[in-house]
Amino acid sequence: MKLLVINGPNLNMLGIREKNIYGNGSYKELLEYIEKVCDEENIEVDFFQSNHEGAIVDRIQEAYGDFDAIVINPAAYTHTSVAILDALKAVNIPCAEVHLSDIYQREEFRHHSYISLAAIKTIYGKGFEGYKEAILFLKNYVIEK
Ligand code: CA2
Repeated sequence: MKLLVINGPNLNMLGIREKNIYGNGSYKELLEYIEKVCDEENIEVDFFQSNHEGAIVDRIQEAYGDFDAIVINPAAYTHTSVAILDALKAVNIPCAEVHLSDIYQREEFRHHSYISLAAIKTIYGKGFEGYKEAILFLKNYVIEK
């Protein structure tokens, strides 16, 4: 199985500020954590992080025909981006949405996710482990399909 992990704006700053919300781990540590999970599960993984909405749309489009599944933390674009939603729908690659924090316990503007309309699973409030849960869910989904 070939998995693409996409992280949106500012997630490259993990571990530097707002540790009370997003935890102590750095972005590099997040990637190492995901790589370990994928190694154990025999999954080939690629990573993409961008602060730019269009770049994320481009990467999703490029994934068409090349990846079996996508894990995405769209960060702030979760709450604003119809373009990312449409790209996910266009490629129709099974997708799981992950948020490190519990978006439903935070400001009201974070309660709505456009991306949930394309995701087959949304995981929030579990920190790095949310990515593992998403990966295992997608692996099982792809195998069953
Ligand atoms: O909980 C999540 O994973 C979020 O997707 C993170 C986004 C936020 O806009 C979403 O509502 C929920 C923000 C990521 C910003 O990451 C930072 C890292 C270090 C310092 C400040 C922000």
